[in-house]
Amino acid sequence: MSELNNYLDIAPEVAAALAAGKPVVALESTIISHGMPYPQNVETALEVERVIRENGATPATIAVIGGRCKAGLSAEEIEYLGSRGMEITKASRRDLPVIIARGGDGATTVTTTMMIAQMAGIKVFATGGIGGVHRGAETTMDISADLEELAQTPVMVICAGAKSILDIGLTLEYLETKGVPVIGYGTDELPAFYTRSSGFGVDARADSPEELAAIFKAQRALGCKGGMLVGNPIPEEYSMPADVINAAIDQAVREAAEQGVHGKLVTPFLLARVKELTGGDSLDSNIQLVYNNARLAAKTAAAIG
Ligand code: PSU
Ligand code: MN
Repeated sequence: MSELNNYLDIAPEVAAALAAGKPVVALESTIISHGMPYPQNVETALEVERVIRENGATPATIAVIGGRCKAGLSAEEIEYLGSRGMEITKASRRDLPVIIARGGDGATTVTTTMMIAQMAGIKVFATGGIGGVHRGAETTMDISADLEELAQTPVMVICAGAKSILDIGLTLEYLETKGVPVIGYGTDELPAFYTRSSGFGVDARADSPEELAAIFKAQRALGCKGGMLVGNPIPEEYSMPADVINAAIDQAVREAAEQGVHGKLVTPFLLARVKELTGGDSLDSNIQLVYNNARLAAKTAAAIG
């Protein structure tokens, strides 16, 4: 147990489920504070929790509130994070010490959600999209801390792939170098979030929660230190036309470069701009793919046992 556990609060329901060996699924909070507008963000966060319960697991939404790492939030805490929105600091690995020392609040990214999930003993985490190697990273060196976290923290992250705001090919190369298994769920490709296909192959395909569980268990049995990434394609009926979404992404990437956006602001800038350019359609797709990942995560957590 790391010393950071002195700063960890596990919600009673989550602690009871973990103690009884019942399935628990972690959820991130950047998607709540920064990923969607209020009040849809709060509605979605509560609905994802309901979907997880409906599929036999206990949800643990993760955030930092008042300098405490929280595994499992109340509805009031979710409302607080959602209504404050962008006022809540986006907390990646390097931000955690500052936020905790100051007793502040933080919306956890994939990175910090994995860290806190692991501290709490949670093995499976459902989200929308992950950070990765940005387009142009060969000059900007903009590579998300999410990839390093996947390399070092033993949590299974179930996502809808990576948005093409990133260089998906380079993201996969990086994960290969770092020894992170990248599994397509029912597909041989990494999905591209809004669309089911990116054109880039994964290293293996799995077709059931049991298969995902077996791979995760083998990774533990081998003593591998990192996690694994599962790409679960958006359901067909909610996927977006590739030309519409790619035009919006290309424009957003161009504007970010023109305006000199850098550091932790890059991803939020791109995501917000893509959303503005595509209107409500992309928000609806985004919400539905999160539910889809929550369902698979609940079943996979149960299969891990
Ligand atoms: N990509 C998405 N949706 C998201 C994010 C990324 O398609 O919500 C968020 C996640 O919280 C992710 C973070 O962990 O952005 C990555 O930020 P950065 O690229 O600054 O590491
Ligand atoms: Mn970055």
